Amino acid sequence: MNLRLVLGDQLNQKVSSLSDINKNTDVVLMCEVWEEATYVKHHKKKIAFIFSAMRHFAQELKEKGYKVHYTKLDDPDNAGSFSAELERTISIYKPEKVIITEPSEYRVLQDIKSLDLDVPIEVRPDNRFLSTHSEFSSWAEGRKQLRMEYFYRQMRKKYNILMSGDKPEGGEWNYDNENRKAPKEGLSIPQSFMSEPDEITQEVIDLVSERFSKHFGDLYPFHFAVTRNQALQALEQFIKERLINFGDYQDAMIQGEPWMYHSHLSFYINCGLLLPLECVEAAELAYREQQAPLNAVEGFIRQIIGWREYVRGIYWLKMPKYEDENFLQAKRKLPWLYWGGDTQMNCLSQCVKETKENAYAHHIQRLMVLGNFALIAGLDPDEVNEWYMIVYADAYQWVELPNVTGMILFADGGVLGSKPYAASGAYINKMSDYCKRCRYKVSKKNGPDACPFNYLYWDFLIRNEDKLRSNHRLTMIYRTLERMSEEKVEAIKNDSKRFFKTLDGGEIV
Ligand code: FAD
Ligand code: DLZ
Ligand code: SF4
Repeated sequence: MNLRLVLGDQLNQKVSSLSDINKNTDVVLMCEVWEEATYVKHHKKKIAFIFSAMRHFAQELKEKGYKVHYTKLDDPDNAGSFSAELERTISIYKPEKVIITEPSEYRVLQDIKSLDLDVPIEVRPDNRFLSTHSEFSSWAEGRKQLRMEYFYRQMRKKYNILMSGDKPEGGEWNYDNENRKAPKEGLSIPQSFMSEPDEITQEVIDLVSERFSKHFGDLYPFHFAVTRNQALQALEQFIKERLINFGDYQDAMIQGEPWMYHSHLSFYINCGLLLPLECVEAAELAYREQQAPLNAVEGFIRQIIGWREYVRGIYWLKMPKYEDENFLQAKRKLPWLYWGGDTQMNCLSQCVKETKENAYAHHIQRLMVLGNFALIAGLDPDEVNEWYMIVYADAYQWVELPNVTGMILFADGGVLGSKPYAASGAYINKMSDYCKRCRYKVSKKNGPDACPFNYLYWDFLIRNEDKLRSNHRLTMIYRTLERMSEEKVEAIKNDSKRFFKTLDGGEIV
């Protein structure tokens, strides 16, 4: 018999480790382990979601006639880590071989590889992704710069998605310039998919509430999909109700509307309940059947076969060094406001509040509010990475790390993106209604009432001039800085100094 280890983000019957399973002899091992739930203090909702989805998946396998050895967190003989659980179950079943799909994270793969087991271990490629490690590294080889857009075009061709012969559908590869509409009043945003907790989920919620009470985040209300069927319903609901507006309002933020027209499918795709290609095909079908416009469908598809695969490619290409990158030598401690501490900066306060409630924030909130502040305030990449790993229910290091170290902090010096995504308050004001309810004035550039993003933006460019000046995409901005009067530059520096003194002193900003 073979022992087949299925990890908490591999919850799909098509996963490679199960492909040739013999139902009569083989055993599937799944385990909830303390080490995995606490190596960072994951959001309560994230733990409840993964454990409930794991338990439901194990039940599904059993109903299909598979033998499953499932270790719950509070089972008395739970050995506490993947490796210890593996050793324990090997001694019970004495398999000929252990079979596993490659873990999605470097850390877990190294643990598995370093095991000294009595039986061989076969690590199979992760077929939950659309490109392989070798495909990405051959694409990357010899290129001066890696850019998502070119990788994305290759993926479109490879899977023949939104193609018209050998040309992109509609004549353009990318319709992003149509996808930047500011939010307008009176938008009617459909409710996000919700499922009610069943007995299994309720048991998990009770467990998390008791054992992880000190972790960040709200456990209630809990409405995530936790089975494949529910995740498929969430996909269907997105395609029917939200996709049509996904493109137009992709970058928009409205106070009190955490979900906007986004798909909220990352939780399910990342843990295996949904496969990326089925999401992409459902969106393409909606376009072909004239249910959704091209800018929305192309935008959604690009996120999945473009960005998602691209960040994973970068992760495996650059690990383990990628974890230690700090190109800008940023060292500031993560301020308490990221954990829900008081702040008068309304945009940050709203995005943290929603993150705490939902273990979710949409891309522009993560990038242009929380991420932008982390960048221009010079927050330490280790602390920022840890925060993002903890707070989002879709966070696994393969996707979190490139988005944080590469996309928001520019800590990789420009491997993932060509320039830092730094922005002043004007961007947030244009794309949201946060500024209307803020104590700071977005129109003011300096002084105690000015929006902090306004002076911190320039202070960031001044502080990092030696590292960023040569970036040709910042040439115009540095020219503007050169033309600024000495008094103006002094005011920027003084305001920033005052702001950082308050922030670092633990006082409310
Ligand atoms: P939608 O906006 O509906 O997009 C559709 C799908 O595209 C998503 O479900 C996701 O699978 C994929 N996608 C979109 N953008 C990205 C991206 N930049 N990288 C990878 N996949 C993408 N995504 C995660 O899945 N896990 C993370 O831990 C994570 N951390 C992030 C941290 C930062 C600082 C930033 C800027 C982005 C991060 N993202 C992460 C990417 C993106 O914000 C989320 O995938 C998205 O918000 C999930 O919500 P959604 O399903 O509604 O996405
Ligand atoms: C995120 C997570 C958590 C919190 N707990 C577990 C667990 O107890 N058991 C498990 O198999 N998976 C868990 N996961 C998902 C894993 O972190 C994920 O499967 C690996 O990190 C992939 O490398
Ligand atoms: Fe954020 Fe500045 Fe707008 Fe306040 S004024 S919400 S701090 S961007």
